[in-house]
Amino acid sequence: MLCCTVLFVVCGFVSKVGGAQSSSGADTQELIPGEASSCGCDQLKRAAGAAEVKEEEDGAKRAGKYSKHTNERTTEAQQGTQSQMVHIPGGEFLFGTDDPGIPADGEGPQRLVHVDSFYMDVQEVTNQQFEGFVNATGYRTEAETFGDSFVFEGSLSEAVKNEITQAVAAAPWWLPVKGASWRHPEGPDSNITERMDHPVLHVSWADAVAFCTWVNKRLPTEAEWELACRGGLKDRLYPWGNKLKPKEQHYANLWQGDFPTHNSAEDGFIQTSPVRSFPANGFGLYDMVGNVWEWTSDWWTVYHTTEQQHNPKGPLSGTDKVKKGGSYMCHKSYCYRYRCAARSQNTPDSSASNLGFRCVSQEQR
Ligand SMILES: [Ca+2]
Ligand SMILES: [Ca+2]
Repeated sequence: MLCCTVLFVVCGFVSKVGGAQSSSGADTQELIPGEASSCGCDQLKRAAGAAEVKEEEDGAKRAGKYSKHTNERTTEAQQGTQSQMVHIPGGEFLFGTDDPGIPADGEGPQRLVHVDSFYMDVQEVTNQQFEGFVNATGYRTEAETFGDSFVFEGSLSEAVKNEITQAVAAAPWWLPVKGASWRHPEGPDSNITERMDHPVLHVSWADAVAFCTWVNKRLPTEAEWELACRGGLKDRLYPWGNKLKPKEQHYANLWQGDFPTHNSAEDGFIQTSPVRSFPANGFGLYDMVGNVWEWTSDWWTVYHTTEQQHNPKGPLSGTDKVKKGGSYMCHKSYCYRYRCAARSQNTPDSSASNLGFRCVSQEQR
């Protein structure tokens, strides 16, 4: 196995039992094995336990700090970081599916829920927008504070790979890279100069909340995100319908070829693409599936009530947050999660080279 023979990884040194993890050493990262059919996207966890509680406090503190700043006045910098928004008409919609692609993810049962109207960013938050936020506030992301973040092995230079001694046991293509952050997506020897219109990467849930709060918005609930993804269509797989490539055209930045060894990039992109590179859905939203995963505000559970719900917000507490939409790394054989009903999760302090976000608000911003 690559992770053991080449990278000297301690495979399987962490076990996951009911959410409680144990680590084998002070310098080791929490690496959780997962099911073989997974892309491993949900396996990227920092040291658990007390850290999770701390991160929740930090998240709330960060949000409060930026909320206060926002409420004082809207600055030019804030306006410069705003995405165009579109109105998402509320009402009843079918949330989830009775024909789950990955049943273990809790995609079902399908349930009728009511969601109020809201506004949503038409695009994923870009590097340029996030830079505007950081320049104006001095914000430091959690990946920068921790000193590392998870990067897909195929994106790394040999120099960076040679320094890494760990991998995720069940998904050895994920490597914790020292110095990887939103400014340096593939580690210290990389930059975003040519990618300012690409989605920001390596942002934790709290980082996403901080940004959205600063622009006087918030993260979408999972229900809001999924309603928006469906673009006004009912019970379809993708934002544009049931066929992955209508008329042989690519409608999202996904993975073509053999995962994880060969990416043929038939859609034009090996890694992230500039936002809005593919057609918008019926609501005018771009990249709802593919490009990068998107954080939502909900805590993760695979158990859902079928009782009529109004603006469901998910469980009151948990250990992981829900992310939606899949990424440029998603391939049907490993990560059939580029569907509106698909979902996955990460601990709120996780960050990775395929995970970003967009914001919503009740009013037009
Ligand atoms: Ca692609
Ligand atoms: Ca996306």
